[in-house]
Amino acid sequence: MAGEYRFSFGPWNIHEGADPFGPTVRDSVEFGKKLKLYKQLGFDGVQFHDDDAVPGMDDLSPEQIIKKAEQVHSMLEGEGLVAEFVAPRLWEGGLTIDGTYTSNDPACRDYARQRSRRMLDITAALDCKLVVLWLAREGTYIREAKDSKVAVERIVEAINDMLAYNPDVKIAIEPKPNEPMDQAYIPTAGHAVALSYLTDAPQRVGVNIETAHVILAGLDPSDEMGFALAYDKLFTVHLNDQNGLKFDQDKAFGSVDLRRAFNQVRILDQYDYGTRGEFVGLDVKAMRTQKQDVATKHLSNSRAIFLRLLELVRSLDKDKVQKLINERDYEELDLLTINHLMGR
Ligand code: GLO
Ligand code: MG
Repeated sequence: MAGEYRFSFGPWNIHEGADPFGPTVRDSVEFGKKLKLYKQLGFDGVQFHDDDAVPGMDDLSPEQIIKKAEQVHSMLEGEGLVAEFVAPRLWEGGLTIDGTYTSNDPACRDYARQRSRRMLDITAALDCKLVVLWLAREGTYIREAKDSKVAVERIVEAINDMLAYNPDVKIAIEPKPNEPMDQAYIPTAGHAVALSYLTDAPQRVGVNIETAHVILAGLDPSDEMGFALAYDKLFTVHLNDQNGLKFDQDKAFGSVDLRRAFNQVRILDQYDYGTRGEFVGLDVKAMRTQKQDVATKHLSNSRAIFLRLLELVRSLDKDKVQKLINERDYEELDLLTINHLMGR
């Protein structure tokens, strides 16, 4: 049964360990070598930033970009992998300092629009049908800097442009409440779902729920997934874990709160997540202390924890649960759940 889920991660999830306070502690692993690790680690899907596929794309012509992306597509085929999604990496360039789609500067907004079109060319060349938008810099450090109504309108305009430019893709907004911004404009699934109805093709706009981001918003990840599922808008997930309200940690799935992880697997499995091609996506970071040769364990461990929790989800005594719900005996249901997680 457990084999029915397909897993994905992004090349950035194998990284050199730099943090804001210290330099790299591991060597870079070349892209081709990373691709070879996917199957070994039990993964079938690759999540891409546009420039993971085509590094230096801002200096290349549209034709050169497509050609490079086609080469990457051949590499994927050679490894038996598929591209799960492509995301425009809009938060690093000199023209996106004050935001991209919501920048106050029309020249910067135009750059974001052109870059997004190139991202969609890459998506097509990789034979991929999903785009993820983590709206990293669409927010403010101080309230007075931007107009929040105009900002939402500009995000909608940018999404409409993408929907028209590549009619084959769906777009999953990845909400996050803060970091790098003080306040982001699309902080939760509710915001993303509501925004989808302002676009020209609401059925093509949904969400990517990331565990850590939801926790940073003070909400429960499985509830955010349930909300998106109710609108048929859970296009993908970024599973990981997070220890309280601090910087975005991207810890291994289930490593902080097993019960919270169990409930995410439970809602996904209950509503047949994955049966329409959705991947179980991870967005996890290795600890900085991890040595080079064991710096992929966070990926295989997260996958293993998901599959173990899946067994627990499926072996939970559903009749007992229903009986306790009917009796409104939630203390007993609490104990039943905890005992089940403890293997009793
Ligand atoms: C950062 C996000 C980031 C995105 C990725 C895909 O907080 O989680 O990792 O998921 O860039 O857009
Ligand atoms: Mg993410």
